[in-house]
Amino acid sequence: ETETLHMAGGTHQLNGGAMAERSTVEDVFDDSYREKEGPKPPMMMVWRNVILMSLLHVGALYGLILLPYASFSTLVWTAVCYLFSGLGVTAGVHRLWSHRSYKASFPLRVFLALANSMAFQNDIYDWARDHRVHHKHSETDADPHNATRGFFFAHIGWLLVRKHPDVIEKGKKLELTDLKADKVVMFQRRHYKLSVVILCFLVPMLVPWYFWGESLAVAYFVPGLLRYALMLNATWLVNSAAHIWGNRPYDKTINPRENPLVAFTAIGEGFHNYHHTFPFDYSTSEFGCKLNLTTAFIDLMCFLGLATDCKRVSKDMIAARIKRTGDGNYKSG
Ligand code: ST9
Ligand code: ZN
Ligand code: ZN
Repeated sequence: ETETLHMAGGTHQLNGGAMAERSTVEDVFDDSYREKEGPKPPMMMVWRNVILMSLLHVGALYGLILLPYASFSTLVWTAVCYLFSGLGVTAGVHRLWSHRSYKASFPLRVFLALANSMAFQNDIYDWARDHRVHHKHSETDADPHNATRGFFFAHIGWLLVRKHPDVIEKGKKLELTDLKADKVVMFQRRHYKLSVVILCFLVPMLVPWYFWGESLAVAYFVPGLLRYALMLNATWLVNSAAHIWGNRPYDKTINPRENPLVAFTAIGEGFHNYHHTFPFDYSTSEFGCKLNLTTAFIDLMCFLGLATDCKRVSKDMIAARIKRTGDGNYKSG
């Protein structure tokens, strides 16, 4: 019944064509799934990931120590790398490829795929598959970063153990033909490792060294490792903090919450109660560009003619939803 309301409301804003196109995107919660009875399968540690993630965070701490030795240009460059790699996740694999909440031209998709390799968060195909199954089976065994298993598991723990079998079982049932048909997505997948070495590690390090004579050590640890670790943690906070702390003005029956702090560090992705309620909205928030650099970026792309068909939820539909399922903490704007 909720779904019919979704669709009926959606047509205020979304024409039939846009809705039909998105109808194959499986990011809507499926309440028919039941977790299997009996004891949970044992957790199996992946020690390689534990070691690599520890080394990364130690390296990032060293980057923090080196921060006072970095030139101003290097600090600006670090921010640029954070922003670019962030957009590759938010505007790229999240809003475009996981949710199909707008359309991007070929050159924009190439830019977003490059930015996405700079973010090194698994390739677009795997990320979008995990993310669709996260929305479809949120807070269950079939959710890759199931937040009911606690902050640590939702934040980073899920990357350090084998996946619950239900994640893989349900993930294999997802409709992913749109991703398979996207040549940019498949090209990035084929050349993923090389693209990460170049864009996540070499480019951030070599640009400051070559163009303004930064030391290789500072260039490796600050725009390289520190920036990468900060960007990962900002992303993971959406899964951990924004599934635990904040208000639920749109739907009090689900875990995801409105968390402005997370929205700030994740360049717009912390309005998570709204986002799980209306996953097709290109802004992932009711309030446009507010605390939402990603929306500003997509709007700019539309202005330049590189993006089109941004999907939005109508004010009426939002108001009806707040009234029906909100927790009473709604603040407009
Ligand atoms: C990283 C990702 O950090 C972060 C994602 C966060 C998502 C956030 C969402 C929030 C909203 C957006 C906010 C953005 C904010 C951005 C802010 C920016 C400023 N369905 O994987 P395997 C298959 S990555 C179907 O090995 P294991 C798979 O194809 C960080 N099938 O599972 C394979 O099949 P086959 C860097 C699936 O062994 C088989 O299963 N990367 C699915 O359990 C085995 O796959 C890392 O740290 C699925 N969903 O291992 C590496 N999943 O055999 C992380 C899998 O046929 N990954 N399959 O090929 C790993 O090492 C492993 O995946 C593992 C699990 C150890 C975690
Ligand atoms: Zn999402
Ligand atoms: Zn979520």
